[in-house]
Amino acid sequence: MSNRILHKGLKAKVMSADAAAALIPNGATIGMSGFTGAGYPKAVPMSLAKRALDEKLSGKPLRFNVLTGASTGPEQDTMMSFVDAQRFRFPYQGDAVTREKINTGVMEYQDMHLSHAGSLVRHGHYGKVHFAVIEVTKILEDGTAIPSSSCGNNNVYLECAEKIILEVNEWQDERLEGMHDIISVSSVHGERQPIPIMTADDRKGSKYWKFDVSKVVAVVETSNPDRNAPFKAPEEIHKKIAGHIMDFFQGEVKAGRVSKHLTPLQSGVGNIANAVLVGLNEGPFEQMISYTEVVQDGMLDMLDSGKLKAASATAFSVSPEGQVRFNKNIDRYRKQIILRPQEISNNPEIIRRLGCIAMNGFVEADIYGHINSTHIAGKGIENGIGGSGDFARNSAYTIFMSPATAKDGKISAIVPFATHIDHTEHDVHGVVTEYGFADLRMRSPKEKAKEIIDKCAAPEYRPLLWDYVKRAMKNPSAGLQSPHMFSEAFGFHTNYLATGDMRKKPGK
Ligand code: 0RQ
Repeated sequence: MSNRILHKGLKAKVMSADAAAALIPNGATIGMSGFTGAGYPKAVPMSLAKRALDEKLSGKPLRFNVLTGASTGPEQDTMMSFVDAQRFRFPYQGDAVTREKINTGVMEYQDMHLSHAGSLVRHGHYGKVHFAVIEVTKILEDGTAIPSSSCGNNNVYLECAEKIILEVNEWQDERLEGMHDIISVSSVHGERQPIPIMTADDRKGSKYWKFDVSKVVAVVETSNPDRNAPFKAPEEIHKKIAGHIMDFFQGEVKAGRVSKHLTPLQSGVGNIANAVLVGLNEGPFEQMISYTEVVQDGMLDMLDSGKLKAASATAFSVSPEGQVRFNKNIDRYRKQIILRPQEISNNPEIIRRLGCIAMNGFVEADIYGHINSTHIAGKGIENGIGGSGDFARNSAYTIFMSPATAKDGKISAIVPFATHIDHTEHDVHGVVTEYGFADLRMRSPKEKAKEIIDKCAAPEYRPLLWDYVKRAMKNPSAGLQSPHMFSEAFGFHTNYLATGDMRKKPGK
């Protein structure tokens, strides 16, 4: 037995993952740890999936409501979705099998702002949380635990669940101890105190998870890696997007609106976000700090070079090489990186007060600046809103970025009307593609349309977008604030569905 379980009573609760999973009844609501492939439970979900498959083969469905922090990993999302063991999933996912089950109607998915998710659960909006299944690094003698590579909603599930199952993962480095700052906000509406985070690198909470030891019904030992996905080297298109963002901020420094340290950075996940971090690492800005959700390889580079003083997040999202580098330098990173519960890392009040810079990807942006981050052609979900809304609504600078086209140019990311709107024009200060940066500040919707079409749309789509806007502006029923012709507003999408190319009308 591992020496990672120092509490005697909890040591007596060690059992196999199958035995622990057998304690969870059909239909239970389970709060699981996990955020962007880090710190999710790796053994109990696999056992639940095996059990669900056995039951399915004998004609008895076994299905659960699964609440997490954000996306998890193959042992949880892929396996449980594959055997239809997830009836309901919340608040974010990024898994191909789960996406397919959601978009084919097999599974119910509620997409939710990541800062809101925990609070909604606390206040009972999701009913009883029957089980919390939480990965930890180590259980200490006093019955507290060292968190692992993500915090997510773990505090909420540990507090609210009727029963707790802990997975103690030996793969997680014990030297993570001290990297976390756990603050749990009061559950009573109207009685919450201000959260005392004054700067992005403040530490005001506990280093450990605290929970009622008597609720723990099982402890499972594991030794499995996180889902560490490799990053691609930035492509030309990503570098161009990053370059436009660098130019924009150099202009802001020159205009005296922000210092060369910028304001706390939030950066989404993915290759564009990583390219922006590479750009920031090579650019003229100094002594930056981040207040964000995930620490990715680009942030480790910036911490290594000294461009970034500190990074506050709720999880890691590093490549396998990034993980090796992290473990090698963990004693230094422990002073520079702070992992917080997502209610704190994504807290709107703190984001607003710190004046963050939010940089996130989009699926489509419309000519008036509304952003679709989640839905392909307004129907199937890609991943989810994640923390993009928490940061977009509240940051000092809110920028959305994407290549101008998808699917070999057959889809324009700039469309007349977004088919699903996650962020309204009021939240969006800048839209950027490889063609340029549309600065939407101090512009009416009609002025935004000119900026977005001329700066961001792919050249072959600009005449089509202008044709739509000009005709809408002359159309007496279209209105002159945000002119739209309902019969044509989704013309790009209907073209794509009919011909496989947004530029081609059916029959032409
Ligand atoms: O499809 O995989 O089949 O090739 O969508 O697109 O270009 O690889 O971009 O990985 O950066 O993801 C918005 C989804 C961008 C992401 C989104 C197709 C495209 C490809 C992926 P393929 P790319 P990225 C922090 C903040 C919401 C959450 C968020 C996201 C696939 O950034 O999930 O911001 N954001 N969280 O071909 C049809 C279009 C398309 C399209 C792209 N207009 N129509 N298909 N694709 N645009 C993280 C957390 O909160 C945890």
